[in-house]
Order: sequence, then structure tokens, then C-alpha cells
Amino acid sequence: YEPDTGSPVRVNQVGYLTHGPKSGTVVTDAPKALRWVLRDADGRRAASGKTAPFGTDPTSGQHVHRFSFDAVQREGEGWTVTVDGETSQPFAIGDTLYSGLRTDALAYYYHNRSGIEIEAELVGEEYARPAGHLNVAPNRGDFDVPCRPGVCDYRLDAPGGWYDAGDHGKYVVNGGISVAQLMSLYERTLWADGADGEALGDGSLRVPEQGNGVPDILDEARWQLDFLLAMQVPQGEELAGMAHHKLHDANWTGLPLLPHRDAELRQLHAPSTAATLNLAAAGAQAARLFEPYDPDFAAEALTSAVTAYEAAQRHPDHYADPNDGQGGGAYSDDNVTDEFYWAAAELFATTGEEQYLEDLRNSPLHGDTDAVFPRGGLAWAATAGLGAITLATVDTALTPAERADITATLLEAADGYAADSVSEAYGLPFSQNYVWGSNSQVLNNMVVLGVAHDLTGEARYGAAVLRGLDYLLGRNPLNQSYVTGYGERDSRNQHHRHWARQLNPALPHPAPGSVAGGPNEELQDPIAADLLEGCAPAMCYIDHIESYATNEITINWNAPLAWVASFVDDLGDG
Ligand code: 9MR
Repeated sequence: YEPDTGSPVRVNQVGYLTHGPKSGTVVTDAPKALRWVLRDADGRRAASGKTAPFGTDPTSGQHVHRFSFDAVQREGEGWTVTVDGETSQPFAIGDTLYSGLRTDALAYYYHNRSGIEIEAELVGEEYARPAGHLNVAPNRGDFDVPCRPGVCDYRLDAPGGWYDAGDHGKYVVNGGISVAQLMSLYERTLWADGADGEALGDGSLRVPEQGNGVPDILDEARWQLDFLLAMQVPQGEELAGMAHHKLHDANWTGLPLLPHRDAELRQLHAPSTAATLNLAAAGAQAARLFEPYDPDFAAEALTSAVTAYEAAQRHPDHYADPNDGQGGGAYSDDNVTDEFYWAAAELFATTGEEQYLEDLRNSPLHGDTDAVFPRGGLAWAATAGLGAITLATVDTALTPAERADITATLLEAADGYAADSVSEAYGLPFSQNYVWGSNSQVLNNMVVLGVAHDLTGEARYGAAVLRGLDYLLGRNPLNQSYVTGYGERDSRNQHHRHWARQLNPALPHPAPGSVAGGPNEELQDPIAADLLEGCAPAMCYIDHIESYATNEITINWNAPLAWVASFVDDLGDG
């Protein structure tokens, strides 16, 4: 298998902000600089210059040059760059290029809601579908859900929430960080200059709650929060206050399969400390954000969060079983110091209570930049940075000195990511191994850079975010846009059970704004193992529906995409 990488001239296939950096990469063996020519849609020469030879890109093995045309600030569509007789994909220059991506990336959540009909009026006929998992045959769940044998003898009603990914599982670990990042995106509009609250407000998204007086992004978050709260172990039980790690099918189902056709038994899996702390953190954040809109819910969320945190303290080492992977992912994590840090931060931000601050000060992660913001990015198993972002940005009872310390940690991390984006052949703010969901690692580094930009106003942080977007949208070793519907060579066969056009022409491709997991050098699925053997790390990707290890989509990868799209759209407005 030889990937079709198209033109050797690699650009952001969507385009560049009018006043933003504009760079590309060309694959060439030429030892010396080459001439690049920028042409407008009519083929007229608009600018030209010399490429800068880079050498060999270690992530792809490709010999490349880089080029940039920052000075060009003429808006329009259909621009191309030609180098050595080879022409790039077309792209636009403008300031409103990303407003569609902001809403599309957020629409991902409505599309993947469980327990509610997805209405044609909101998403179009192609994407409309009946509600899934409301105990209507052949579905068996998510009301009155039993535990797996030996886990508990009660049953829970846990409808709603979002399906995790290509599968129909609902997981509290990663469900928590996903909803937290959506809430943080909303919360950013409360503290960051230039963050457009209306773009996320009531009437901004294609959700059924439009017009209820609540910002639509909070309506979307609420759908998941209600599910998370329902996963808590009831009072009177031995593990009261903990959260069940996950709820999913007893056996893996095949593809394609619409949610309402899933006939597998749904089961609750054992509570875990990590899930419990996801609930504590997300619940605490929800409490402060929903307070103006629904004080009863805010109070309920806070009670659940406090109860969860105390339960986690009583049971600090209930790790999810790494072998519990039948019918759903394991999401096991045997280091929860980061989840403790994140939950303490959110509880402190909301309540101002000293005990949470003490816990933060005593955390082994306190003041350790690499632990709070790992170079490889925030992720479901590395959540501390979410707490640090909150403490650096939201007004809390922290002393100014402590807030300054946490801000310094964040900026130090951002400086590292920004340096990567300057030195990488393809400009991405990431320099680690390419693992499962690598695109989300890139995106989460971009979130930290975006926050750094918001806090300092320094253009170099915003520029690094934009270069990251260039990478995701086509300036990369495969000439691939990893976001469906964006760019001429976009991913459209991601692993998903009902967005499965590759398997059945009557079904749609993923909805626009769905980001693929991306290159994963570990080749953990049969398609990748078979077709990608020997691939260079950044090229271990295939747009094939069965390659779940390189080409799945999931709530916790689209969340940083939504954050970044929103940030970049605001940047264009500003
Ligand atoms: O995102 C998860 C990734 O970090 C893990 O390496 C991988 C294997 O355990 O699982 C990923 O999560 C998947 C989950 O287990 C099941 N639903 C789909 C998720 C995305 O691929």
C-alpha cells in the first residue's frame, strides 16, 4: 500500500487568516532554495519568494523545504502555491474561514446524543435518526441498567449523554473531560477579551433547546452532565458517591449499526476513582456556570461533585481494570494524581474552600510543569492541565502570587509547544510520539497555546495555534485534512457505526467538523497493521472505516477541536 499524497506542496486546505501567519511545506530533494509562486483564483501571480531548505523531517522521512507568505493579506478564495512545477490544493485567505468549523465541531455532540431523536429539521434528512437506547426493542438500555455480575445488585437509570465514539459506549472517564472542555470554551467567553459569547449563545447551535434562554453550548453540556450525575453510586451502598466507570454493550457490535438497532445487553461496570474525579471536576465546574440559568441544577451538580470528591478520597485507588475491554474500551489509568488535582482545582474555583486549596498545594503535581502540562498534550489520562487552566483564567480565591505561579506554569508549557511549532517541518506544536488520537494531542497543545494568547495577548502564541490548524487541515506528510468537510482531501471514512458510507451507500459520511484520531505509529488495528507496516510515525494513518486505531472519532477529540475552532474564529474577528 502506497498512500496517495497528491501534490508535494502542502498547505492549509481551508485557508489562512488575513493577518495571520501563512506557511507551507514542500517535499523535494532539491538541495538549494526553490522559488515559490502564489497565484490567485484567476492564475495571476500575486507574490513569490524563496523556500527555506529544512532537511529531513524525522516524523515522515521526507526531505522538505518550508515557505511562508505572511505579507500577503489580500482576501479571496482559490489561491494556490506552485513550487518547481507542482501546485498545492487551493485555499482561501480571510477572517471568517472558521465560523462554520466552530458550529460544526460543536454539532458533533448533538449528532451523537444518546436517548433522543436526532431531528431532520436540525441536521437534515441524511443525518436524522430515531432515539437510541431508550429500552425500545431491540435496544436493552439505558433505563434500569444492571451491573456486570459481581459489581453491584442495584440498577440505575442512566439515559442521555453522548455516545463515546464509533461505538455506543458511554464512559465517565473521557466523558468528563469532554464536557469540561465544552464548558471551558463557554467559560472563556466570561474572561477572555475578544471571545464572542454570542457565537455560543442561545440560538447559535443546531440543538433542540434553542430559544430556552440558556446558551446553546451549555444546553449541549447539560445533556452529558445529566448522564454523568446518573452514574453515581447511590447513598447507602458501600461505594456511595463513587461513579461507575462506564456503561456499554456486553459484546462488541459490528458495523454499520444505528444506535436504535443495537440489541446487546447494556451493563454498568465497576466504579473507579478516575471516573469519580471526572464527575467531581465537571460537576463543580457546572455548578458555577449553571448558577445564573438553573440554580437548582447548579446546587445538585455541586452536591454530587462534593460527594464524589469525598468518595474518591476514601477510595483513592480503585483503578479501572485494563482487561475490561469486551464490548467497550477499558480507559484504565492507574495514576489519578492528575484527576485529583483537576477536581480540587474545580471545587476550589467554585467554592473557594480552603481544604481544596490545601489539597492542591499538597499535590505531587503542584508546580511541576511537565506533570501538569505533559509535552505530549492533555488527554483523558492526563487531566491536571484542565484544572490549571481554570486557576489561571477564572477569578478564584487564589492569592495573586499563587495565581501568578500557575500562570507561569501554563506559559512555560505554551513556550515549549510554540518552540515545537517553530522547529517542526510541518509547523505543528507537537514533537512527541504519534499515538492513538495523536491529533487530539496536537489540538490540546493548541488549547494551551490559545489560553496563553488570551492571557498575554502575545501574537506568537496565536501564530502557533494557527500553524497547528494548518497541520490538521492539510499541511502534513500525507496532504490530508483530518477534519471531515474541510479541505479538498478530507477524512471521511472515520470509524463510526452509523456514519458509515464506506460500508453502506445509504448511510452518510461523518458530519462536517468531525476530526479523525490521526497518525498512530502503534498500528493497533488489523487494517493499520496490514497496510501501514513500516510507516514513518506521522504517516501511520489511513482513511479507512475499519482502522479504529488511526481513524476513529470521539467526543474527547472533537472537544479541543471545538475549542480551537472557536478561538481561531474569534481571532479572525478581533
Ligand atoms: O482514546 C483512547 C486511546 O487513548 C486508547 O489508547 C485506546 C485503546 O485503549 O482507546 C481509545 O478510546 C476508545 C475507547 O476505548 C472506546 N471507544 C472509542 C475510543 C476512541 O478510539
